[in-house]
Amino acid sequence: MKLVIAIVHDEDSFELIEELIDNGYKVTKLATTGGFLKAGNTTLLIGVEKEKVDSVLSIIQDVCKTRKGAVSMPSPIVGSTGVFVPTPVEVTIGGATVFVIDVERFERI
Ligand code: 2BA
Repeated sequence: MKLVIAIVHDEDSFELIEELIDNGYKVTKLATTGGFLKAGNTTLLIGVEKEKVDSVLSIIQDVCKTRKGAVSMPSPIVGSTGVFVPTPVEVTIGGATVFVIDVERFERI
């Protein structure tokens, strides 16, 4: 068995969960925060048989879109007040960040 950990944009999470459930997968949703942007995102845990991993990845790929995000970086430009002016830097987020890991043991007790 494998555990697919997918970090996705909040806006894609509802549709992605619906698609996964409709295709017979079980999903756990966690509300998470990205370390770099400090913005909310969604992490999904999906436990599946090894043969189903590619199907799960293809659903994630179909639903999750790339987006632009912005983060303020300290800049060498000093404003008229003598204060450093933060410069917004654009980053591309996602579609999805996915880890696939081996599950040593799975029990539903
Ligand atoms: P964040 O950490 O908030 O990162 C958001 C986006 O900022 C990233 O998009 C990437 O484009 C950019 N970014 C992140 N760290 C950076 C850095 N040190 N320098 C420059 N740009 C940087 P994604 O790569 O699509 O990642 C989306 C979210 O997935 C991340 O949100 C984080 O929550 C998670 N993630 C990505 N890679 C990860 C990893 N190796 N381990 C754990 N979580 C990860």
